[in-house]
Amino acid sequence: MPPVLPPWVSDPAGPAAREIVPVYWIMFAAAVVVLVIVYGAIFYAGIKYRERPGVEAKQFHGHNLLELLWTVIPTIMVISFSILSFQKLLILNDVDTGADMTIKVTARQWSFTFEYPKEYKGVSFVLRDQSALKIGEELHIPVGTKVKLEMRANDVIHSFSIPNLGGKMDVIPGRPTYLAIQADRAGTFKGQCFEFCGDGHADMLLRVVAHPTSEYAAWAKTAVDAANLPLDPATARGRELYMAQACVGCHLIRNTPSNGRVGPELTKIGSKANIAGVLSPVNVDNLTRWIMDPGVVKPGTAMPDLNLDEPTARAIAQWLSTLR
Ligand code: HEC
Ligand SMILES: [Cu+2]
Repeated sequence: MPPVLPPWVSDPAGPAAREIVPVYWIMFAAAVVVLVIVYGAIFYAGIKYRERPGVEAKQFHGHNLLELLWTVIPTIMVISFSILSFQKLLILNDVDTGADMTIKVTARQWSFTFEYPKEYKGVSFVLRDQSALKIGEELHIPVGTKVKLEMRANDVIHSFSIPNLGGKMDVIPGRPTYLAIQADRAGTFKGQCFEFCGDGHADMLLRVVAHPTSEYAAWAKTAVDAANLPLDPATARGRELYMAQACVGCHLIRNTPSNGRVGPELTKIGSKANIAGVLSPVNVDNLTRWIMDPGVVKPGTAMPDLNLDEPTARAIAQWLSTLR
């Protein structure tokens, strides 16, 4: 079951979240007061002045004091809220001051992937093919470090937020947007895409894991080692083709940028008994058939036909068959 996030910051764990929390509750309290007054007045007037046998409904019109009040009070409220939010936005939008690590975030239908810097304070994120570590599922950060996120979308507008670490920012195609996050304590923090982005939107979940600084290097080494495993030069072409296709947005392959949640996990597809419950054994030929014509192999399947040509499908199948 997907985690359900409460619609407020339940347990602030970073500076940005702590800035936002008081504003949220001030506005919430003001909204509750307005609600009670307005509805109180509606019910009071509706009951007291209603038409009954022998009583004619009263008509009111043009009460200067009342009209003045319900114009001036909301105006003052809106202006104060704007000033309050603007002050906080100045702080939240400053993603650069004190940020010493930048992580690139890519959003697509329907997952996020994170690309680490090649090097951060002596911690190396360089893989066997000289690229920087780029994986999905979870974003790993050191505790107490302001991390600048440079975010891009491949397809439609998404929105990135980890409520307890603070802030929310749209991720849009065409130009990068930025958000800074920082965790004060170790732990796992949940988030999700906050902008409806299509069928799989509800599966577009996020997790940030904050490690104590002393353990960050150890995590990085494990992650780099794991990401090196599916990097066999013999199947590099297939991996590259797979990563360039929509497969990435629907399937999870651990320790790679592919972390969709719409279809089944493919981390160990090479050692499965069958493909989609209908085609066995799992080998290059059958995987190629499946990738080229899922709807023919299994009529009614939710996996789309991506119209790949045979060499592309076969190269992808070759790589997938080595995932064990
Ligand atoms: C829109 C989402 C979507 C896309 C894009 C997509 N798939 Fe799938 N895929 C699915 C779904 C859903 C299933 C489960 C189908 C079923 O069981 O009927 C599936 C099943 C599979 C399976 C069988 C998994 C198993 O455990 O038996 C493989 C292999 C696979 N897909 C590979 C790929 C490859 C390779 C690509 C890209 C060329 C791709 N898929 C693109 C949604 C997708
Ligand atoms: Cu989204």
